[in-house]
Amino acid sequence: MKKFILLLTMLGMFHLGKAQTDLIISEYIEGWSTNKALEIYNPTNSPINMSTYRLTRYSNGLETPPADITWTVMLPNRNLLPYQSYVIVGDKRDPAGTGQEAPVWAQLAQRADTFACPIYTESKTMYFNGNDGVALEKKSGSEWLIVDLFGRWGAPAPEKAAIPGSSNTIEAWTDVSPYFSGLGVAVTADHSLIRKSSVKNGVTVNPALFNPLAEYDSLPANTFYNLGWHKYNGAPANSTPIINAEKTVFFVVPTAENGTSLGNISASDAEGNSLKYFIDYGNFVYVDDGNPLIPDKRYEPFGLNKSSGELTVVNKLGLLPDIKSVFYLETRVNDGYSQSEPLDIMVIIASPVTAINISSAGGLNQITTNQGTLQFSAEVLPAVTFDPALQYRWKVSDETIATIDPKGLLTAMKNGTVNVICEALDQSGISTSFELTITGQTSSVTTSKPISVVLYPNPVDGSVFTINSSKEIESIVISDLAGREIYRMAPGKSLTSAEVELGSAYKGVFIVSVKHNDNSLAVSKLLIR
Ligand SMILES: [Ca+2]
Ligand SMILES: [Ca+2]
Ligand SMILES: [Ca+2]
Ligand SMILES: [Ca+2]
Repeated sequence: MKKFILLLTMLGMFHLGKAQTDLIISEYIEGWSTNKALEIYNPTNSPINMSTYRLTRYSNGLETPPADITWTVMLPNRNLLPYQSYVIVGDKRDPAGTGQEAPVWAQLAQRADTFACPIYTESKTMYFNGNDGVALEKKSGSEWLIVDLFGRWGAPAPEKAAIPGSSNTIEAWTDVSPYFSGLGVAVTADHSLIRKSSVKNGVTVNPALFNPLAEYDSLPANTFYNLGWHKYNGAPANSTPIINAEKTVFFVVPTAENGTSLGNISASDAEGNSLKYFIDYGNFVYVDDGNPLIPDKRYEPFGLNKSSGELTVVNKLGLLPDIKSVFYLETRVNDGYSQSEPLDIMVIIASPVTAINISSAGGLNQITTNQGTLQFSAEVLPAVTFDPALQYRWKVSDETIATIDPKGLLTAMKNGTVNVICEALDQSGISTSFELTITGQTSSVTTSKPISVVLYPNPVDGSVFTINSSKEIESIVISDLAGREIYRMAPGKSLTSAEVELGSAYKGVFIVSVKHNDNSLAVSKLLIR
């Protein structure tokens, strides 16, 4: 008996250890409108030429092999490198197209390695809508072998099932066995299906039942950020791209033309993998044309160059001043391999700053109190309808004499004269200076002693990190690069160390300002990824 179990175990191990020999389907995108895409992934350690492969659709899960040629599309004569992916997007690109010819969304189009099946009667492959089987097939002699299969073929076809969050129904495979009978909710139609990272080999045999969630994660419709890379457990260790650009706020004038450059996001990769830059969402606006019968027109004003990371205006209609002044965009850098790094950026539409006027609380131009503070404020011209503090940053000419926080609160450190500078963040080059005299500082021993504040870990994966200081902490303030405060804490007792937990929504570079009981201030940068 023991021997028998052992034998079964060994057989099991043998099966699990089966080498990855072929390409797999790593993503199935069935979004709104014509948003359709497939991603192919190479889980092997050798390049694979794709010229002997094709994609076949088994309509409504009913058609059976051999497939009619009009339901197939060939993959290109191109090597797919180990652990890299290849993205095929349905070829709908006419901006004036409507209905079945409506263009795919810009944020999907930018992720395409190729577009396929522009004409329905010639190839119907990329017209799947969530109840169709899609096969990756490979030519062997005169035959086509199934290398991987999403869904299944042969009756019964999937029935109508509920769509999560909607009162409509849709024909699709669902999350409840037997997955096609309309029980449960649809998980293949109007969803993005991402192959689980544990899957090593394709499905080569038509399954009796197709449980989509066995090998795929089902994400909401129009989730595109997994396209262009694939997380696979069998891939060699690899590090996430590092975003170098600390600039996360970009400015553009309302009169900008299509093609106007706003600046670059830059990143690097430890393995030297080539990087791709994408805007994920938020880069569109809806414009009401006044006709309640016609849906608001959707504009995507900004584009990100896939190879260079340059942010440009691609549709100036989205810059109309009555639409919005501040855009929050999520961008992402992929190494095409198995990692992806998100970055939230802000684009501000504003006329160039013409002047900044600085004033101090009470009109004071001196501090005479030991370790005294003075609040500064700025008036920016021309006036804007959004928070004007997004347009400037504070600094001082000598940080040994005084420090200033992102909100303009200055703290005296030692006697002397210091310039308080407020500078515009846009391309105007405007900067204004205010001279402040500091006297009465006695704690020269304290101020000359370097403050040591360590954030650990930094960069931080997740949202929890620790602040260790060489002095007792009075308060901790965390701001984003636009100066917006996202966190404030005063321990209320004598601590030199504090654990901070931010919400998981915060990603990117943040400024951590630690104020101590002796009024000294230490400012550090924190990267949350
Ligand atoms: Ca269908
Ligand atoms: Ca759909
Ligand atoms: Ca993917
Ligand atoms: Ca990498």
